[in-house]
Amino acid sequence: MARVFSGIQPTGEVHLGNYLGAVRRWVASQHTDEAIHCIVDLHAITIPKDPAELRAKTLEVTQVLVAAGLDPEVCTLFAQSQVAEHAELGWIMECTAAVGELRRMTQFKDKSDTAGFVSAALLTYPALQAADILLYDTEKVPVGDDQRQHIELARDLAVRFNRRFGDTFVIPAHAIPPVAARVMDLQAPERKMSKSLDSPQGTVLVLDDPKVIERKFTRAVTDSEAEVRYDPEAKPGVSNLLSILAAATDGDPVALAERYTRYGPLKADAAEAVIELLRPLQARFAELAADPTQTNGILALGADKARKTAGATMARVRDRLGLPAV
Ligand code: AQP
Repeated sequence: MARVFSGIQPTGEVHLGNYLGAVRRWVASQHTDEAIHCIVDLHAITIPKDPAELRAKTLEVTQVLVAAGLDPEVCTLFAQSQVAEHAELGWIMECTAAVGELRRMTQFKDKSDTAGFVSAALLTYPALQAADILLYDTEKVPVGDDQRQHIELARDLAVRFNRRFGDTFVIPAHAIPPVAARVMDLQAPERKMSKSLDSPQGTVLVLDDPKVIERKFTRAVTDSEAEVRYDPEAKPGVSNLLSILAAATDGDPVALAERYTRYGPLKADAAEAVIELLRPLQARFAELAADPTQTNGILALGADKARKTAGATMARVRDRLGLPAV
């Protein structure tokens, strides 16, 4: 049984990339691993957010995770800001990280190019992400491919801290799925599907109506050839459709390509597979969304469980650093 930790931001709407790259795997592993999952609201505020919207999104994302199959009695599910040790260890990780290595994070480069206001936290949040992971003696971090660089930073910081102060942290490893590790935008298949990019037609939301999902796939950008081939470099649009179909049907994108000679049927099958995959989640979400009090209760229960492990780690860290016990 491995200790597994992973998080999701309460920004925008949960999309197919989140689901295939991360959430679906969290659900699958909760019965075999010790799973801790977190709505990372402190990460979300690195870019200014409207408070009412943040509050509503935190509830909505929690409901989506539970609707997807995360069982709050089995795993630990909470909001990052409810466990103060995240911010505390985040500071210590900032003291462990070098400015140069934070500047090399590609997500910082991408976001600081487009953000109107570049907060200091936009640079330092990978140190907070390292803290999120290290706080729970995490062994495996199931994430999409976009998080690979951040998990490697978390490992580097853990190793550095252990060398300076003695064995303190478990060194985590990322677990990236073999298929659909990076689901691409249907309208701009050279960039990943993302909550924060303004691409409504290219982003398939897990709560989209089936008709909307069908339309988004029908209009997906492909290329001017007429050959179905899995080749992400040369044919990003078609390869993305094959990856999505493969992930949704537990198939293989290369083998699936051989079944198609035209783009239309591939788009139709990908849409249908996604609609079927999301159907149970959508039905369950409707029930959960009707009862926000229940969702707040789920988060409170998870935060209580999380605090126990987080508190023990922080006591160890304080002792190593020569900080007084609290
Ligand atoms: N396109 C994707 N394909 C596969 N996995 C993905 N993930 C995100 N996008 C894809 C994985 O989903 C988990 C939650 O990530 P997130 O909350 O950071 O989602 P996001 O869509 O990336 O959100 P934002 O607001 O647009 O964030 P930025 O701009 O920071 O990426 C993670 O495991 C992630 O790998």
